[in-house]
Amino acid sequence: MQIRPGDEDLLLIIDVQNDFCPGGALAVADGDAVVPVINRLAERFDYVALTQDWHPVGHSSFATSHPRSAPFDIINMPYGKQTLWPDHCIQGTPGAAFHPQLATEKAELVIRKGFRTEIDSYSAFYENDRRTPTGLAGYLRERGLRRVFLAGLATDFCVYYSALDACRLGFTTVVIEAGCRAIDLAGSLDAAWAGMAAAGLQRINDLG
Ligand code: VGL
Ligand code: ZN
Repeated sequence: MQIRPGDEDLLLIIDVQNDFCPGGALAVADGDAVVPVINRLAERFDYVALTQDWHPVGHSSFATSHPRSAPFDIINMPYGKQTLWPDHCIQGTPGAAFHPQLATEKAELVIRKGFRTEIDSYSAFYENDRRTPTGLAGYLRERGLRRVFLAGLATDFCVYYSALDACRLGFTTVVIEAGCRAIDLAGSLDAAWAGMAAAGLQRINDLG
């Protein structure tokens, strides 16, 4: 079945940035493969928004900010558990820039997230305390956008949390698998798909 995006539909492109692509600081295997897929998808939507992971130097999600910690350790933060990462997507650096081939022109909104030193933000809607809003839900509601299609990086972190929040906020939510790639830490990809299925959101391979 072919899906034809209409005037209540948004394509939300998550974190297609150099640091998540091969050669980047937190490279996702085959991450740049989403670029042509997403560019093709974007042509079919009237409304497109982008997210950009956008951390200050010394961000609390960086392992280098915590003595005796290594990347991919999990620590307790005041807002809950937090995976530690290599330094990545530092504001204004080439690693934080969108992939050079990503067609960004059509996007009418860029949501930057993770810009507060003391808290990370995987989701495009809420920071990792799951309650501090980014403003994206307000944008969608004010613009009458009711259905959100997601693609980008990484399936099991920022796409996952963004999709769960979109669903929780009452938007019809569709994850486009062909436009996503995963980090897959200790089974996190399977857990993410299971969590998304449990939330009742839709998973499709492509628009058809
Ligand atoms: C992401 C880990 C840390 C993502 C961002 O975009 O999925 N993952 N920061
Ligand atoms: Zn990050």
